[in-house]
Amino acid sequence: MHVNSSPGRARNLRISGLAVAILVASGAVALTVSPPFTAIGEAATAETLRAAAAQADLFFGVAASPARLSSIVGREFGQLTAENDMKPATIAGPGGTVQNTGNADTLVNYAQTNNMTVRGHTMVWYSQAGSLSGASQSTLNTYIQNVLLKWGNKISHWDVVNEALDDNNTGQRRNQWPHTLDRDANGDGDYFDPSDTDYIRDSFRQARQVVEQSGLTTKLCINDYDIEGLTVKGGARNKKSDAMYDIVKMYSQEPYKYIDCVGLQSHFNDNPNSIITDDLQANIQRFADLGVEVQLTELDIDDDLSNNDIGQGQADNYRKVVRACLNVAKCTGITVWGISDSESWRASERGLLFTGSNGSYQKKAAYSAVLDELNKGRQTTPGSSGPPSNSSSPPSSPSTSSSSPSTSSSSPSDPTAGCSAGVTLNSWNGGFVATVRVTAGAEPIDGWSVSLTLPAGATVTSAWNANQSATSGTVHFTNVSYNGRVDAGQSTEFGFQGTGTGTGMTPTCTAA
Ligand code: 9MR
Repeated sequence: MHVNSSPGRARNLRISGLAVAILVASGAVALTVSPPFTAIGEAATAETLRAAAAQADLFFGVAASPARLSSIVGREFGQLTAENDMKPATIAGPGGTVQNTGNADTLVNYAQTNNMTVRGHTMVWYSQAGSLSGASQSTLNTYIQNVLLKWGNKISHWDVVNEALDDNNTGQRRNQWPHTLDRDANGDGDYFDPSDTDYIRDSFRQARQVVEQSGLTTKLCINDYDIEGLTVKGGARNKKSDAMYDIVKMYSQEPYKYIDCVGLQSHFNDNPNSIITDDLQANIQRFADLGVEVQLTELDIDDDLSNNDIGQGQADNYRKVVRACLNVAKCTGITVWGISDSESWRASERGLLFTGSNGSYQKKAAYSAVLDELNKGRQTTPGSSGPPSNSSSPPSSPSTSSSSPSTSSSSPSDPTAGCSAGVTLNSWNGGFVATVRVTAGAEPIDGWSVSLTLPAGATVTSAWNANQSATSGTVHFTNVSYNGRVDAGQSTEFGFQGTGTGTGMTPTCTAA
């Protein structure tokens, strides 16, 4: 194990008590220095959370409302999450419009002035949904587009989907809206098949498309609580975390590549599913190994976990959690859910880093522990893969095969001009999903265009992993930025959903 020195890390070279004597003898010049140079290899100890975190190459942030924006925020924190002011309950208007953004704008402006990044929280959530509650996917898509474009790159990370998974370690999704949009077309118990309707996939697809088409750098995240450990109290498997792992695995990899980051909320308390387990780091690592960023997005630690001790006991718990993140290179940030105990959503749990109120705050032992741990920096080998030995193997990925109600496939067209395409169809009464596989010929290709003619009466309602020229008749699909390159003999897939019947389509592929 070695200590990783990060790019942002300042290196001091201190020269103290320097005495130099230059001796000239026999035409030679010798340089004697006494006492010797003292090189300090480690970074100077930072005195704020944001500075210490930046030296370790991660952000340390806070959730706030405009009323909490005293000077401590810009001084101690490098990132800001709107605790409530970007939730649909506050800013969603009729039909997916965005309104009433005064408080959110205040937060974004404060962050810009103080050189902080912002997490958008949150777009699609069963709770605090306001006028979005009960909305169709199409209205959700409108909202997703509007809200992404409202702040653009001023928001570094957006929680596109929040708290999709059920409580009580069932590993199931919730069942109220927006889950009522979900449809398990083939009844196999998941929503991952191309013929299934999955609001998580569809919401991320929309967000990804907006980000791509508008050239945004905003990262798209999924966020939840009680998914921090591989296990829960007593050592049973954390099924909620496994379910999240399956979702992130599915939608962060080919052919989707929609999800950039996962937020482990980290509201640690004495609920058996919410305790701090020893496998926290291993769980962070298994998500990181999927290639996504991991952030601890809403950290607070109930004093119950330290027998009502907000001194050393709570400080030790904070140390543990911060260390678990620091030890995983792709754990890129930690956000605490408020500044001070008394102003927290759970004041009675005394779970934060400060006491006091109204801008007059006192540091707790937990503050010093976090600062000290951040100052120790990361202890990880960049690019290390594979969870530490105490982790269990991840669950197998769910099946992606498409099956009933009916599947048909045409054979790839002739591999002229460098690529060929074949279509697989999942049809039901009145609609279909087409999955089109593009295969490069004997040479790699750097872009592709697939043309096909829809049967009379058929209409494309949405497409993913491709740009689409029309909704009926002859439609041209071209690659998006991340799937144009296909190596010789290799394939990539895109898809689209349509109304009507999709039988008899013959795609032709042209390499760019
Ligand atoms: O801290 C937020 C509190 O002020 C609100 O009343 C509450 C309403 O649901 O939401 C709190 O924030 C939640 C966050 O948006 C999602 N994860 C759990 C947070 C704490 O409940």
